[in-house]
Amino acid sequence: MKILELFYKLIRFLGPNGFGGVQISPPNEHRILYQPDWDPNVKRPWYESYQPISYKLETRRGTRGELIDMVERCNKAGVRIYADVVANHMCGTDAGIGTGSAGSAYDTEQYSFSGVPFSSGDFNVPQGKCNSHDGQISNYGDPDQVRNCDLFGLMDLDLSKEYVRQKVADYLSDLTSIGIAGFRIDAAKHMWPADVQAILGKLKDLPTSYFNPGSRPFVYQEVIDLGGEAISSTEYTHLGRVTEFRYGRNVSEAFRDGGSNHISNYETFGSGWDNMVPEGDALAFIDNHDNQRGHGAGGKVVTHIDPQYYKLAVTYMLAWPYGVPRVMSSYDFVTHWQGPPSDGNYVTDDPPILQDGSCGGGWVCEHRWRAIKNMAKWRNIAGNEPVKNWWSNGNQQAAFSRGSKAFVALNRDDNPISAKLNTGLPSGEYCDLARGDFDDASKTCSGPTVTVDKAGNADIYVDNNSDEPVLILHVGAIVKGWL
Ligand code: QV4
Ligand code: CA
Repeated sequence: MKILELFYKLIRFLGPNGFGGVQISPPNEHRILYQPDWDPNVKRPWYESYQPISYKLETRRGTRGELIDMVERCNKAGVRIYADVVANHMCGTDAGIGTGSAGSAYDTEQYSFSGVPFSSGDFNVPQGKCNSHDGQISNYGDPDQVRNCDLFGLMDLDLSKEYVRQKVADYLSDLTSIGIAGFRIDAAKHMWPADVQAILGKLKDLPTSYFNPGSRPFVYQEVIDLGGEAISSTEYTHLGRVTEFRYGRNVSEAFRDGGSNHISNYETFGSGWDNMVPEGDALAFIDNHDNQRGHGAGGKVVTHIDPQYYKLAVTYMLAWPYGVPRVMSSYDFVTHWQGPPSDGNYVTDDPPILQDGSCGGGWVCEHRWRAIKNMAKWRNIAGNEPVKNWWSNGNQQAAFSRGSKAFVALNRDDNPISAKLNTGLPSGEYCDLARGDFDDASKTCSGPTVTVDKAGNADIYVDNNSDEPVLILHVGAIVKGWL
């Protein structure tokens, strides 16, 4: 199937370019949300994947066998797979009677999901455990309601029940048994931390066929905490990382159109800023599949729609030491519910890779944009080196190094950066990885180079009108060393 082609291309690209893993869409059986009266290319919205029908591994993206094959090949290439796990709920109460993407029958009126199986005693609303008048969450000031009522009418599971916990744990164990390295816990804010803990506690170490002995699944929990609600992300940090939504908002404030903050103020950015969680607890990202299209906490983040600003934001994220960074990779869309590029049967297409390495066929593939791609390796090379040589013009221009390993300059101003700056780097002629790629075998650069003198200084020029408003150097891309 086509999706295999996609992942074959991904591993040839991701591993060599320094990407550590991929978060995949929910891999379990989902509702088929066919809307016959909708526009032809949105008849099957993307978000049907967030309406579980069972934990069988068969979706619009492929079969169990295809998933296993992909995970195995990615693991061999050193690229880990993290699954998006929807365990808070099953499908919407509006689904009625039908069958899911793996053919399992359900009946929402009877609270029946035959593929698991779940029945009415496994859900919060029919047991009277939800305190709102209509079974829905409306008051985010009430933690009981947020955890025990239906999010968008999605049938809320009673995860305090041992039977339900075990079904979810069996699903997660199935995922790790096929080589999946960890989980994004969807809607974690809507689950009691004790329930998440009980489920994770049932999991064995990752299998030694793919991982070092004693390895645990990497867990990050989707908790949208932008302040002003009863539940805070720190209620979950003892269980794994949390998605730090303040991070993307703050970085976007510096770079998006009409940005309200200046990058020159970001010298101290990180833990403690705007009550962000400590850096060791954070999953950092600029935008995600929700807020890039106005869902969950949307509207204020920079996305691929503004490539110049987006390259600035992602370059800054990958250069700055905070959290585990996640890079978004998208398909283009007109309406917010539009599903991915797909064939006549709504099976997701593989992205055609064009001559220049970018994606066609409606895929954006931000991770293949040169600056973003080259920043992945930059971050690995920077390692744990501290931020040094911070420079800014007091406005929308900044530059810094990570020790003596890597250097970056960012320009969101109305004029070019044109200055002699201390890069902190050893002397040599460096490939500017925003404008060219480095070939390790021949030590050549396909674009312009930057010369660093014996004192570590270089003439740095970054055009404000360019498509590449950044400059990217690191010690792994030196054309000529020790000048
Ligand atoms: C409809 C009606 C409701 C009615 C209900 C049941 O609108 O009034 O009560 O039917 O009769 C879709 C539709 C929604 C529909 C619902 C059930 O948009 O209109 O309700 O399905 O059929 C994604 C989408 C949602 C989508 C959901 C399920 O964003 O629009 O709902 O998938 O398909 C909060 C949360 C946070 C959440 C964020 C979006 O705290 O956890 O909102 N983010 C995650 C995922 C997100 C996903 C979910 C959670 C749910 O990242 O992608 O929602 O799994 O901030
Ligand atoms: Ca819940």
